Amino acid sequence: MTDRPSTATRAATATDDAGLVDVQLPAPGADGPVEFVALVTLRRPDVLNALNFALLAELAGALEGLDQDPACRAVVITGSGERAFAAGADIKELALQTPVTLTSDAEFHHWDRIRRIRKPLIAAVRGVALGGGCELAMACDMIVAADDARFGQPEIKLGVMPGAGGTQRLTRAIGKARAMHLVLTGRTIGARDAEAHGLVTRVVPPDATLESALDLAAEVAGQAPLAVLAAKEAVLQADELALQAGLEFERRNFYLLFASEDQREGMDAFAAKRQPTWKGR
Ligand code: CO8
Repeated sequence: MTDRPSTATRAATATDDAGLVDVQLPAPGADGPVEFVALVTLRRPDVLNALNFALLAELAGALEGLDQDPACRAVVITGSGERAFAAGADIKELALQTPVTLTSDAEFHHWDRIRRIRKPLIAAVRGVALGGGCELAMACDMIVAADDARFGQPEIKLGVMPGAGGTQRLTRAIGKARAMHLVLTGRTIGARDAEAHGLVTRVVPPDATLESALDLAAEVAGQAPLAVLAAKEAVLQADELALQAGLEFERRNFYLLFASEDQREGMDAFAAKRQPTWKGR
């Protein structure tokens, strides 16, 4: 059992009905609310959840709010409907942009806000995750995909190229040869190939996608909260640092956790053959 903080005592699911992004905390699972897990749903089903700037701003704000909320320990992001996680940036909006508007309006900084979220993010992908949609899934820490999901960076077919991490994260995830193939041809890959190549954590039948992502999030949310934050931070540094610097970063986070009550609790509980009760401090 976990120790539920007082701020988490909201009885019902909190849903913002007005916006382009739904936030539900706790997430509604098949067997009731999923403790400490938030569900964030992209809500533009008529355009396959295409990511316009307003949606991205709302999404970044929602994730920042959850990052600060002790009642949330893991987040699942999904798309509304069954056809798409997100079919990319909103092409109609993107078509109007110039280098000047893109620079002066700074709409892409929402991607940096999403990158700075410290809590674990899990993408639940049904249907397509293309262009900015694939980039958003890859900005998450794990991807649970329906077996009919498709991933790709088709920007080349629009006369442009990925602009929100596609060339970098896809290359790191599946390697240069495969990433180059997808980015230069605009082809897509299916969930099974994406799993085999290391892009996807788990592939499940379409109807089980959200529940499986919520289960995975609940499993993560059931771990010691500070250790989860420190471990996520360290794993992400593997993309940033040379090995020696990464090992030193890891060791510092490891040492720091020995200042937490949860470290003592975890090891005491092991010795006493009981379940630990995490306090997140
Ligand atoms: N933007 C705007 N509208 C879209 C998008 C999109 N990316 N994708 C689909 N839609 C709309 C369609 O226009 C259509 O609307 P309407 O009914 O009004 O005509 C509706 O969604 C349904 O789409 P389709 O009729 O095309 O559905 P199909 O099942 O025939 O095809 C596809 C599905 C294959 C997914 C097809 O819709 C498609 O190819 N979509 C575009 C995919 C794409 O090229 N994505 C990359 C966009 S560029 C990009 O992401 C750059 C990222 C840069 C950083 C991010 C910044 C935010």
